[in-house]
Amino acid sequence: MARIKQPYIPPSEITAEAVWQSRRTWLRRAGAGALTLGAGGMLGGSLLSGGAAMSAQPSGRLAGTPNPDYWLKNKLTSEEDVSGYNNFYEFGTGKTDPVGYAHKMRTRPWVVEIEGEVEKPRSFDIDDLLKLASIEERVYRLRCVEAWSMVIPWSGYSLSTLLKQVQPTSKAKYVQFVSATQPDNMPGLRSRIIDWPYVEALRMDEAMHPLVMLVFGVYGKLLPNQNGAPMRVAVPWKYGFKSGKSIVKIRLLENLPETSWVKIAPNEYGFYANVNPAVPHPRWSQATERRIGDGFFAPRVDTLMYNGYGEQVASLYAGMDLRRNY
Ligand SMILES: Nc1nc2c(c(=O)[nH]1)N[C@H]1C(S)=C(S)[C@@H](COP(=O)(O)O)O[C@H]1N2
Ligand SMILES: [Mo]
Repeated sequence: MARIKQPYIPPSEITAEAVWQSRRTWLRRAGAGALTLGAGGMLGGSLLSGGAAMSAQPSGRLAGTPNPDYWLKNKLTSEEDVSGYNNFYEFGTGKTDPVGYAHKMRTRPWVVEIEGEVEKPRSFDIDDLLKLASIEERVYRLRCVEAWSMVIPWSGYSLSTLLKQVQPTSKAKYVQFVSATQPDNMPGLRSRIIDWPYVEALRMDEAMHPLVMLVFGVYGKLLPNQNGAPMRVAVPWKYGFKSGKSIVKIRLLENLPETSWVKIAPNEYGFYANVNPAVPHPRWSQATERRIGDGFFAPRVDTLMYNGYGEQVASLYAGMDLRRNY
């Protein structure tokens, strides 16, 4: 039997997985569906119909037309894993903190402001954004810098559709995404690991690529809060941290903006953050990945350049040294 070279796995990851597995067992014992209900299903349904005064947590179906141009044949990661094993530091650094705490985030009313280098700066109500274009279902791979990955059916449409509405000026070179801060509802904000709000950004040509998706739903339903409700981005050829969640502001800028992870550790996280198996994170390899749900001891999968989206996006980086621009 061929020996599979195991890259170094950060100890924090092993702990996170163990905690996750035991929580999952506990949830099974507590009764099927507990996780989904806790994620907003029950709360949202009753609040919407009852018009209760508590914070609104809309939930429900979000039908999307499958788009075969953006579809992967890989086995989907289970809904339970997609919405139960998350990174969303506003709710804590543990993988189950988001599912545990994100139900408190208010997602209505929700306004997304677009400002900066645009001819038509304006604010969009989230419910208008949901109607701006037809909702597609696309299956994307999400590759976390921590060397695990998922295959996720997102619902939404290309970010470029929205950006065209506000008409970027010729000076617009970068697009920055600002995530929400709700101090009363986000226990993670008390920790100073990140200089809140969480900010991410793309170069303008990257942001206009049709693969960059504004996501409103997953698995045919509105996003659970822990996945970045009511709207997040998905940039499938980059490490997961580039895909900001629960976005309240989009800024078009002339100069390279600050981004949260580059600020925390510029030697570990670059602005581009293209998935690149040849460039290791300083503390571990990026050559392989673990598919969440396959079990911790299942064989690892080779990580693909640009997370497998090279045919679509490699031309964006022609002539760039991708070891320097990691
Ligand atoms: N606002 C915000 N967005 C964020 C993060 C975060 O901590 N805060 N984590 C990022 C990271 S590291 C990953 S891997 C993905 C995870 O998305 P998922 O939980 O929906 O799979 O969200 C990204 N977006
Ligand atoms: Mo990540």
